Amino acid sequence: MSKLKDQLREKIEAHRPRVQKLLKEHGTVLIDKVTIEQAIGGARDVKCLVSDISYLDPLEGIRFRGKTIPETFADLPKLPGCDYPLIEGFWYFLLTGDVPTMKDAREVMSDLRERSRVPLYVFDILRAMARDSHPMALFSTAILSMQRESVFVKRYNEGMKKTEYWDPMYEDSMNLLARLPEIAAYIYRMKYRSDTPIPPDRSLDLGANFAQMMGFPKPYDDVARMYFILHSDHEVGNVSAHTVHLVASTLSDAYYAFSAGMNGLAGPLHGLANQEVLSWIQDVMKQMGGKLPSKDDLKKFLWDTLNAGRVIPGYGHAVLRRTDPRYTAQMEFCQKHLPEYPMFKLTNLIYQVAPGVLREHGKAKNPWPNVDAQSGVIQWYYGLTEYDYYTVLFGVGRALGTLANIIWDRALGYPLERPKSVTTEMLESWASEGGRQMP
Ligand code: NMX
Ligand code: MLT
Repeated sequence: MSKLKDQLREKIEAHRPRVQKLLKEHGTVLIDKVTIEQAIGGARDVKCLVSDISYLDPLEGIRFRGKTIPETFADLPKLPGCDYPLIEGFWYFLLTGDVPTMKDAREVMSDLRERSRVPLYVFDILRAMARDSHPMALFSTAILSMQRESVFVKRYNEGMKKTEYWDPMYEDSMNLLARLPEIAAYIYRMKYRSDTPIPPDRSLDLGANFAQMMGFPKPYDDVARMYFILHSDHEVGNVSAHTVHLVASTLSDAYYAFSAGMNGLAGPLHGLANQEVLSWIQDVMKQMGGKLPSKDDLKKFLWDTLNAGRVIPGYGHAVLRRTDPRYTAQMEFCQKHLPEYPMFKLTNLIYQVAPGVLREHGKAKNPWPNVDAQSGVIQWYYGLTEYDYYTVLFGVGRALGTLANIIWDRALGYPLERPKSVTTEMLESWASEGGRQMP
């Protein structure tokens, strides 16, 4: 048994009585109400999910296990010469809430390494798909194809106690996590680099191994670590995390659940926005003949986009009401590594102009940038210019948070998710009565 699994077991056993007590002694305590606007409007801000992996404050932004982004980057173990923590240590932290030592992180590294061989049929499936398939369709299919490997399904069919469910969920999640970087890199090299996959170097950590399989030299290893950590989790209500949680609540395994979450991530209002941002920036640059636009020109581009009925990609958020600290973290990276890069300068200019335009437009509740407004610039700078691939990177990162969540879901015995729907007629009748009469 690994130290991570031991620690996790201890944490789970300590946590279970807290949930039992809440349910038994305080189950009827009211924590929220639901309005017609929320029922029709995508359940914004309805508090009906529980996760301890991360929490999103509308003003402060994300905290992973109670730590802000700068604290997470500062406190977790890093390899010598690297600015960003090991993904393996971050995974330990997300799962247990404890900051691992370098030794703990290295132990996770060797555990993942042993699980990292991608079954050959996955490559056959990827190769059989149309080469112009979107990389997210390739990614999601590759994940789903490995469902036959599920340890959870095997143990479930053999019969196991509910309290044991988390154990095979952990095994499936570790196996999946170990294989995602190679699958993602394979898709990239097959589709965009003349079908020249680069074999993994299993002596490296996840970030460095991903960089070398993609074919990008240092400091791309640190870019990968930063990117995967920043995109890992955003509490559990966002579409990808919620989908993974929802699907897994049927006791379907990590492969089914994570693949489903990736299909949600592939929408332009969610993870695909990072691709849209780059495509929009490229349009602006093309129209300006490669020059930086003036603020007035940029304003016009922004209005043209809005007047065409499109959204400004990378701006706005369902929960956040300030600049996303994930945007700020990436901006700080750019200030350090690529301060004079024209595309970074343009991104900064958009940051100066777009919030005012969105305010004037008067629709978006949050006129500030989200994570996607900055991430593609960094990828482009390091040579990853095929922007329809960017959401796959988001997906590899999102595995960390979503898989940690479903392991804990099974550990705490969270049941099948099944909210209640009502009819429009019911809403009309409750509206005419000035609100629903509660029994
Ligand atoms: N540009 C133009 N209009 C916007 C924007 C934007 N960036 N953001 C919100 N609006 C509109 C929105 O379409 C809606 O219009 P309508 O009333 O006509 O339906 C109105 O403002 C109210 O929306 P909000 O309540 O502010 O936002 P909501 O919670 O519904 O949606 C997003 C949140 C993130 C989907 C939305 O802000 C958006 O479409 N942003 C652009 C796409 C994007 O960057 N998505 C990535 C989010 C982060 N991620 O990685 O997942
Ligand atoms: C995310 O990281 O999932 C996005 O910011 C969307 C969200 O939190 O709703």
